[in-house]
Amino acid sequence: MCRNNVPVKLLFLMVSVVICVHSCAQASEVKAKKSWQARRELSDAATRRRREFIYYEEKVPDYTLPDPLIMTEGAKVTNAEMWRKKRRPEILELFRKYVYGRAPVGRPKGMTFKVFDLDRNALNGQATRKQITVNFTGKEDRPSMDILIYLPGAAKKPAPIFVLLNFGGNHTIHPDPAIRLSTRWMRSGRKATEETRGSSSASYPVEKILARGYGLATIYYGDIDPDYHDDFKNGVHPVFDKLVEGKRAPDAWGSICAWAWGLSRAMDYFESDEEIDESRVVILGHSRLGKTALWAGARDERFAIVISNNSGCGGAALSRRRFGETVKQINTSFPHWFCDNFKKYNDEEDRLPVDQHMLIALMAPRPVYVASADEDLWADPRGEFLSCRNAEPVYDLLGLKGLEVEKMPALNNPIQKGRIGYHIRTGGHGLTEYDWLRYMDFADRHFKGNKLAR
Ligand code: GTR
Repeated sequence: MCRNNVPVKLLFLMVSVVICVHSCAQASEVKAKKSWQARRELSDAATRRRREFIYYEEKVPDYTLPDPLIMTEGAKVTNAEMWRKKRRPEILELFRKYVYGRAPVGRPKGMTFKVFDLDRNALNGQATRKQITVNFTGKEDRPSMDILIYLPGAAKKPAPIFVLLNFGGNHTIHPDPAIRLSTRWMRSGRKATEETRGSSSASYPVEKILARGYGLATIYYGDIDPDYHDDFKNGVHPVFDKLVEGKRAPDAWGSICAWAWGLSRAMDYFESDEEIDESRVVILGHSRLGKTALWAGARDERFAIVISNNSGCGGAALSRRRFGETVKQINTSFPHWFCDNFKKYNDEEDRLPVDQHMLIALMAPRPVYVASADEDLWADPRGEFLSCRNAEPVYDLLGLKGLEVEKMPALNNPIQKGRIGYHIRTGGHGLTEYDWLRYMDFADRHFKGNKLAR
């Protein structure tokens, strides 16, 4: 006990000073973490390169988004059952019909899996490596894809995995000499060579993923459908297409839908592999393959978490904003990505029966994560954020936490409060280690007790 109260007062004063200094510091930190805005000099530079596109927020036209919770005929969606049974299928069908197209088959009857490589001592004992050929029809001369899988070596129980398509062949994701070198079509126009082994490894931090207890599965997207317009003569299209009077239907699947369909076939394999936990498969994709991951996650609810990395137009970004890449531009540069009906919305975004926030909403109740990059104005970071914001009412209706923030966060300030995650990081268009670490944090958060926390 203090006999005189001078030291008590002094102590009180000191504590008050400390609290004050602390909260002032916090306040200035909050101030320093300003909500993201496109940097003027980047907008100026982008405009100089491509004058016809919008790179300034003030030039974004006024628009009204379709309400994910109002049926096309006008009825309000008032409960979870109505969402599940009526509105979700309706939105999915609108995306099939007007945006990505319709896959003519699900799991083909004759499909086979052949494990052609199994090494339990891969990457210096850190991993089990498997390579599997998925032959879509079971006929030798028909298209097939190779899945490369690394599982954490120490895993005693089925491992959760991340699955993503890659741009350059499985052999580009890691220098491991045992990965089969792709002999297929390459974007470069040349056949793959030994020199390209591991050339994209910066985007696939395999060892770090394994160390966090996750496996990684990847497939070369060109195995499923080479990424150029040849009127759908190669890849899986001609094998499964159902022509009407010799013609493809206006809602026949484009390449994005074919790639997404291939990911579902990979999921069929995961279900058959006892070392993989098929209830904890996270699907991820970058750029055009981010658009693909979103469509794959929407059409196939077996994917537990869906992640879009810099997916932009036709992915997470709102089309109606016309910021950066537009519907017309994407349909012109890549006429094979979407279905033919999507071309009707060139310069007519406001007539689209959907916008991309509704694609995000199709993931509900599952967790979904969208990531943007500061310099990636072509992909419209704010439009990607706003898709998340506008998908939130569906999570609310289901009684789940969504994004839980109103404004775009500051750079490098990931939002992972609820089932919709978002970040915008420093730098340009790309899949980086920073992104991966955030995605693993997000997955950790939602995979509690070995299953998706409900
Ligand atoms: C760009 C395209 C984007 C994005 C990107 C990519 O040329 O305009 O929509 O998908 O390619 O996939 O790398």
